[in-house]
Amino acid sequence: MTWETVTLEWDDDGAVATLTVDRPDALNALNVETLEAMLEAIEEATDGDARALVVTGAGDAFIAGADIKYMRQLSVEEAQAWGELGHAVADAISSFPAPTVAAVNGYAFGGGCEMALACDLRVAGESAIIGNTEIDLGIIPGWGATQRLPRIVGDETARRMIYLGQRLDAESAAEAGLFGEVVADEDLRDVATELAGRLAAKPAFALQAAKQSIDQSYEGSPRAGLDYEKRAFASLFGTHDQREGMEAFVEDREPDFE
Ligand code: DAK
Repeated sequence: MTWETVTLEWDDDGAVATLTVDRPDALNALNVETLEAMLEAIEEATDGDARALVVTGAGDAFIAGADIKYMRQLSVEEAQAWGELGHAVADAISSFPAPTVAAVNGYAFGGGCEMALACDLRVAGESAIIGNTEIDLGIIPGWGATQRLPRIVGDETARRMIYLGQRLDAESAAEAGLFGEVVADEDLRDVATELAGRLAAKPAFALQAAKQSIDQSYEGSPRAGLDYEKRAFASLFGTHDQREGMEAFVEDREPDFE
């Protein structure tokens, strides 16, 4: 499928899919059309069995937030539907069956920051600036940051970022734990794709089990999470990759994963 404001590209192996929000004239601000296209693109990446997904923005911005020009006149009921749509996209990224990497180039504000937070890992270009700036528009983050940001950067830092609408440069954000690495802008795409490629080469079922087990730690009680981990761990002993990974270790050779 093709969309006006989103592209989905695949690497040569068909393993890594890259979703690019492509609305550079508005610094990739998210409107209804773009959010709906993102949902379809994520579905296509899932159906295509992507083993890793990179999320990024075209031009000089990652995503400068939800589209303020669209949002400003919404009624409470319309805001409800708008919130649901953004949540559906953030949830689709967060529950993507394979690992996701945000390649944060330039501005990542408000809803843009929240799409990055929904990814498993975040790599930034050195000119990235990120923040949940909603407070200065008289609203709060509504696509997941009140839940996801504190667990990534800790409670105090998250409260400062959200209460003050702080805009952090790449290095400060990395120090806060928001970015796993900061690289030269011109290297960002390659670094993120290379990281996604390394993830794609890992045993897919085991990665999925690890992702879902970690996610469980945010869902319910610690006991339920530990029980989930136990079941996920055991289930991997029915897979080719478990046999192959362990045989390869014993035979002192490289594993050949499915
Ligand atoms: N929305 C709409 N248009 C935007 C935009 C945005 N978020 N950000 C930038 N643009 C547009 C600008 O209006 C401008 O368009 P033209 O005037 O050329 O038509 C174009 O992109 C270039 O922007 P600038 O001329 O402003 O470029 P600068 O380099 O001077 O400044 C900037 C770049 C990113 C610092 C500045 O544009 C800026 O501060 N933008 C706003 C950033 C922001 O506050 N983002 C957070 C938005 S609030 C909800 C759930 C979630 C949300 C809402 C509701 N519910 C549950 C209901 C989420 C809210 C948000 O994301």
